[in-house]
Amino acid sequence: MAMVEISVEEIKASIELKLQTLFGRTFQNASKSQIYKALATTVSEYITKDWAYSKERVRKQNAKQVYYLSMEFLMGRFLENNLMNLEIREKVKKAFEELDADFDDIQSVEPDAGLGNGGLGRLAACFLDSMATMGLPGHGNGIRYEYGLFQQKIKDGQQVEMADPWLEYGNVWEVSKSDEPQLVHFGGELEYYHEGEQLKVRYLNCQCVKAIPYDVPILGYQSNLINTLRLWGARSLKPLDMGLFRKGQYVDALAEKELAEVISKMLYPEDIHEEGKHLRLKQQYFFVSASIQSIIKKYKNTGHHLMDFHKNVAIHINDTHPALAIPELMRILMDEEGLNWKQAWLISRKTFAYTNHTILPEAMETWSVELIQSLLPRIYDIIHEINERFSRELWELYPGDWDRIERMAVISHQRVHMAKLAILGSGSVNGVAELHGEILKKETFKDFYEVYPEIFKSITNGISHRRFLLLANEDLAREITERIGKSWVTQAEDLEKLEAYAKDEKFQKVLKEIRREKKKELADYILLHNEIEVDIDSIFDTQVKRFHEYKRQLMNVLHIMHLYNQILENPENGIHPRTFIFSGKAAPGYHRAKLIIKLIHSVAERVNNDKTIKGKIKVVFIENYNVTLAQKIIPASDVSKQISTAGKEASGTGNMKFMLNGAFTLGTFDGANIEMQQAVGKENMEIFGLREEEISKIRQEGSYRPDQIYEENPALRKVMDQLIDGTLEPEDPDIFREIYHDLLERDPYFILKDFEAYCRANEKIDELYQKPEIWWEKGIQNIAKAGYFSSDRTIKEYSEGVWDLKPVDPT
Ligand code: 26W
Repeated sequence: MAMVEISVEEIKASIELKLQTLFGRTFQNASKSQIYKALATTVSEYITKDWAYSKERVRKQNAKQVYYLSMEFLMGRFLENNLMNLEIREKVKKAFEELDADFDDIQSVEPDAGLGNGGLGRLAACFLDSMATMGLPGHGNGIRYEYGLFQQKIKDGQQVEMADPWLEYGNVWEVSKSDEPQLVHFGGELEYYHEGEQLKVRYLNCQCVKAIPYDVPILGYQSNLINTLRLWGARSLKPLDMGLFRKGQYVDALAEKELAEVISKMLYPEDIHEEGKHLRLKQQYFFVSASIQSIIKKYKNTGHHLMDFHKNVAIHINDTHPALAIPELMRILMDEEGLNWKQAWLISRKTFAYTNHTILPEAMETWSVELIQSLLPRIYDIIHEINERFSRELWELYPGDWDRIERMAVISHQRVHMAKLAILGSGSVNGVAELHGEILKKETFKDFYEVYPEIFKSITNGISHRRFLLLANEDLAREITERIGKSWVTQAEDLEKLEAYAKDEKFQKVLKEIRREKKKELADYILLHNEIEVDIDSIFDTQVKRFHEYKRQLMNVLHIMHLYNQILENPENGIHPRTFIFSGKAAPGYHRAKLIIKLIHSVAERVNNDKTIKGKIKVVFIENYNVTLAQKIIPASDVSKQISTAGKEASGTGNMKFMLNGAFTLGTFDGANIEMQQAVGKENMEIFGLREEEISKIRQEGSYRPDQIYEENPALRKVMDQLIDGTLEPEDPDIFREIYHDLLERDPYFILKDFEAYCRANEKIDELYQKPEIWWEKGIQNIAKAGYFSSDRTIKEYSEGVWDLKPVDPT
């Protein structure tokens, strides 16, 4: 649906009418939330009509479709994004002006759809945006968690987790289809029997849960195609047991119902540590089984032969979490559709593609044989068979090489290795940046790469440049369009035309003024929420992302302590004032990450209240990082910190969002930072620290001695000692002792080793910032070269190189 033909008058009239019919209110006596709903319902009705035509068009054209299976979709708010895509934001704003109401106030009623932890979930959301915009029929499939990622509160400098009941007041954007459920089976026993030649299987005594689809329309920018995000909710199959009810055993009756419905209650907040929880496995199979069943059903309705399935359908596995889709498709093709193993396996391998998002060993999913066997007996048998057949193949290839066969086995040491299952069952395996793809080939999946070199790829991540520039930084977007035209909105590479304005004083000034305005807005937010006053003429130096040791927020804070020491020693020190901004959540069970959050607060407390440094540096932790906050913080940032230990950050996508808004990146040679630097040039981005090869070498040699660095660097020694000498928390001087010891004895993320280089890189930033004509030129260069990092480009690569997908004809 391209631009919607609706006038300001019509918008006003529709809101008034909806308020009357939905709530029995007039605009004057309606609550904000009612006004939000009236507006959102107006918009959603426009969308829903075209949604039906869209589906029809795809069906008629017999277009191949992709289903993106993901445990996470970090969508953020829908209203603003939909208004942008329909190009009616201005009109709606006007309508609210005329109604004498604050539109921002109304928008802020909408809770974020925070159905994800971090990068992986947000990437899925950006992909949906790009597919719809590019006219590619691609749909998301996930779980309708009743509770999204926890809300973070800070109490006494510590993270406290609160529930996120985002659906409490309903969700205007979803359409529930309770009359189209799928049934998902757990547990029970199997009974194999023969029907003629064919081996069949019966399930006895299993538990059955209903999966209800909740469909959300996904709009693209000026696009005729509306795709679907299908989120599955779990519902008990049984109606309340009235027998128990009558006997007064209400609680038992309810408990049984609850047990089934708990599956889609909440998102696991662990984004790195794989925990092997029973309920998480249930979640995985639940949504994967429902998705595959409904995909097959829809496919069969087209009347095509099942052997052509892969020609019409591609299924993407976002990390290993949905990898049970592979044995599930095998199960249905064989047990229900009567195909033999060879046929089913061939189709699977041509249908599935798998993306890996991390090489951290602790994040590699494995499940105990016992658990899978008891919860999913038939699925286990299929995985077992996949493993048997693969082991025989390997035996042919590497006779006698037991070590290798064991290393590559899907089932070993009584555990099922999901990444291996995903690789074997897919026709494509990819990493999310050049370096990451190389590491997968050379290290993580080396054995598999040797057997199936042709399936391994690197596809560098991207971001929705529409959400993160056109929407999040409207004024900048307008100024860009004024200079280079509007094509960049759908052809992000056209941002390159801005290069001609890099030295243009007027455009530099514009960028500077818009940044200042954004900083002012953020400063107001900080004042309101943190009661900290920050100087908008200081450098806003930002690190926002999940808290993890490999991301090295700790190095950032150690450097702040060092800078503070320097200012105390030399108050006339000529540094430019800087505001260090942090935001991000730690997994509730990740003690060390939470302690680092506490450390940031302790340092902030100390630094912000020291009058002697005259506000030269400030430290701010903004609580409850989410998509909406990202849209606020990123356009207000001068410096983007992307400082992970080289080799650890698969790609990063936050880095790209900052670049797109013209921030200057200070980062390591890691993930997509490397490609960002190639795009923008060495002089426009500050790279520091050890390279991945160097780290690999040091690790192999076992030669790293962090204590020596501590001895040799007095400034660093001072900072380290301050962790334990009561400088920070006089009441509890031992609180950070474990950090001190870990750094001194192990320093697994090479913080001490990179510390000095990091300090120098920060000094460089300081110098650069003090030369405005150079600084803003670099800012413009960054925007100009950010086009490559649009998810439109990423999706183009997937559709051409992996899914074999073509845009549908819009007419
Ligand atoms: C509990 C199991 C688990 C393990 C890993 C849950 C979630 C994960 C994710 C893979 C973590 C994640 O979000 N990875 C990030 O994916 C982004 C998108 O590709 C990359 O840009 C980030 O570098 C990567 O850390």
